Amino acid sequence: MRKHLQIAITILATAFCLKPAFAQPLSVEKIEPPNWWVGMKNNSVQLILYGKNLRNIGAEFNSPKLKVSEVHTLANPDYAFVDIEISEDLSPGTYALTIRSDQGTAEIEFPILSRNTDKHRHAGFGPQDVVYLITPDRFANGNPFNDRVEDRFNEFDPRNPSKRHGGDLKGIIDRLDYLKDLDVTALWLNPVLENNGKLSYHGYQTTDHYRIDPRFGSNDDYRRLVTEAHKRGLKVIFDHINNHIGINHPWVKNLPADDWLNGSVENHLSNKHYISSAIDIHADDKTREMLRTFWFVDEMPDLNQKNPFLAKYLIQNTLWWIEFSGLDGIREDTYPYPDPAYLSEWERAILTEYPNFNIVGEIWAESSAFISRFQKGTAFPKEFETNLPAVMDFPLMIAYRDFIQGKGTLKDIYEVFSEDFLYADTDNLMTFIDNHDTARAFYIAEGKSVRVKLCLAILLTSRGIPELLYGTEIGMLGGERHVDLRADFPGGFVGDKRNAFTEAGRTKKENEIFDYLSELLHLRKQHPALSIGKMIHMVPKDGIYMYLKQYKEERIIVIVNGNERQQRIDLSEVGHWFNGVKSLQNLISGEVISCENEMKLKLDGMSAGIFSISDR
Ligand SMILES: [Ca+2]
Ligand SMILES: [Ca+2]
Repeated sequence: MRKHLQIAITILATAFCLKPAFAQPLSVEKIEPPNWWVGMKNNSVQLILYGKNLRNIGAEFNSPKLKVSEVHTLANPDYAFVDIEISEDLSPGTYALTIRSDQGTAEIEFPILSRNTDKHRHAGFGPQDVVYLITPDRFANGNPFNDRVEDRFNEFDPRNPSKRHGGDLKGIIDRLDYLKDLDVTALWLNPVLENNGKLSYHGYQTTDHYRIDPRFGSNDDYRRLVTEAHKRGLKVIFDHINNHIGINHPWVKNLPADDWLNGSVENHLSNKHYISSAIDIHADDKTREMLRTFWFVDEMPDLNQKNPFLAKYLIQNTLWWIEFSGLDGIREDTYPYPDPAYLSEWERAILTEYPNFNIVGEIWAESSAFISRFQKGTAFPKEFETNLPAVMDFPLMIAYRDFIQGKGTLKDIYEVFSEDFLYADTDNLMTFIDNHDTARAFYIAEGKSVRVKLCLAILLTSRGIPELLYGTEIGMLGGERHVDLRADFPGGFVGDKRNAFTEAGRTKKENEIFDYLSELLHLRKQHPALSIGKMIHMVPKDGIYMYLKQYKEERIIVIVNGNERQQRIDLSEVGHWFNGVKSLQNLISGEVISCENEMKLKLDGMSAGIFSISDR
């Protein structure tokens, strides 16, 4: 009897203790996406609700044209997922979503907006463009008042190369005219979403997928950047990360689902860079799984895109930024590392909604064959279909850098081009000598800037979509480490002693490089043969590399002298390129060279000549 009484008391006590938890009312603190639009092809949207006690809920909008088709609740009652259907004839406006359960009711506003139909939006990018890559924290500080934000990761310290230096979107907006005059045509900004984390000035540790980092500005500032860029004929490329988030993302402390991440904070794979296994037909499945699930660093939890709710979240989030801002293209980080089936679906969703859009994937590998396998339309047998239109040409980057450092010759550059048969679309290769992850071209040149200039000439006149890292136009050196190569642009920051955005503020040497690169960029803009023309090249001989670029009636010969000394170039083997024309016009100097009597011309050592086959 006493024993029974004891048990009854225990049960009562337990019930009493649990009561507050059961009594906790239902609440919704946040909803994502924060809005959607009428008239999107993707009009079935899944809302994620953040709140408390979201068990056994029902959901309903105050319009029959906004239907809730399904409600999903998972084990964690702090989240729920509501599938909605947006009718095409719904009037734009703010609608109320009511969430109900036995524990209460919550009402949330959900704006449905009309779409911006400006024809300049979502234009994509391609070989007609030149991409200018900016690390936003390091380019220009347009608003010193946002340098410090009140959180525990302030980290503003311009004197420390690893900390934040105050660069922001306003700084970039203020330099758009400079960039337009330089004749670059697209801006790729390293990630701009909120990064509340240690040493996260680079932006690769997202902590809020729907918020521009306040140190860079607001969401409206980002949209303004895109609009102002478009006004000047410049496109904007968003640096996007499907693979991972930052350790301080609120999800990490309170996972929406047990399988939201690959592994956990306490127990995850590290250092499994088995990149070749992504497409190796002999690879063990386990190796491939490790490649896709390991964490790059402990501060970057790896996302499990196989979770269908997370997959939908990421796809909608990308569509949201494109629609919200009007941006034109995406550079996808660490492409071989997320789930490939998911990536394919992510690309399909983007390109269905925005057919002119372009996406370039970072597949950092040394082999063209390997990289080509990831491009949409590859002829190689494959287990999965990627829908990735563009890839980055790392093998060409390596050949340029080897040449600059005297470890390679022009023949090595030629050989990369000669393997282009591997690619489904050679126009859709992003080409570059350096980027935000590699020591700058002028740094590795160790004073031999003529070699960099020669490579810049090839970069801007051969095939592909050239990318230039900010500061290349002034021969910026930076340093070996990431934090040093991403140096501040002189003149972009409070207290800078000079302003290298202006001719007067540049040194003599900087102006010389600036003038040279500007000239190349102007030529590329004026002569479509240089950008989108078909390329025909000759096997390099005696350190001379020649290629023809042809578009419609325009024919341009690029001749590159990779010798230290001036050479007399024999053009007899390419006489058929002249089509009976007896002269060449040097497009840089304007000089007309007669080939009437002999098919020869002189070219300075370590230089490139760009000649129009003219009738004059
Ligand atoms: Ca600032
Ligand atoms: Ca991964």
